[in-house]
Amino acid sequence: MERTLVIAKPDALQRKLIGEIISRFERKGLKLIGLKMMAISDALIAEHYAHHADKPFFENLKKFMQSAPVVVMALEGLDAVESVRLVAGQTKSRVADMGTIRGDLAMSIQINLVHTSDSLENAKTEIARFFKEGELFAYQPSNLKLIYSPDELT
Ligand code: FUP
Repeated sequence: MERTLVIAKPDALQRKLIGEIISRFERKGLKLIGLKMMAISDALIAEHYAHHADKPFFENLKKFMQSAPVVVMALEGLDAVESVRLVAGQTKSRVADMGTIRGDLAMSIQINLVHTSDSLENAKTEIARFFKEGELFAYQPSNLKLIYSPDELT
């Protein structure tokens, strides 16, 4: 199964949408294997958004990401990277599909409630960036057979 990272951004906390966001991923069938609230340091921002460091929006993005704590979660599932991005919707929230987190609940391209890993390779790097080994949990969900077929589980 794949693992991927979600960051519920400061707007999610301020707007009291943390429960709603976690709930959408849970209801989809994704398995929560790590969850914590934290402030993002300058060093973490520099690393996480290194590919955007030279963009005109970087300073505002940094300010926004440090304007309140974030809630980070690691999720597991078949094709979890793609599935989580579908639940989140596209970056530009005001035109994101209805039914997605951003489409239903946000308008901005920056203040867009969630970050989601965009590839399996990045997901591995990002989970390691935000979680220590002991902060991720292995357990057998009791309803796994209602989420996937036996063919998918082999
Ligand atoms: P996503 O994968 O949907 O989070 O989107 P990107 O990797 O394209 O963007 C990363 C971050 O840059 C997002 F938090 C939003 C921010 N961003 C802006 O602030 N302005 C832009 O024009 C594009 C992205």
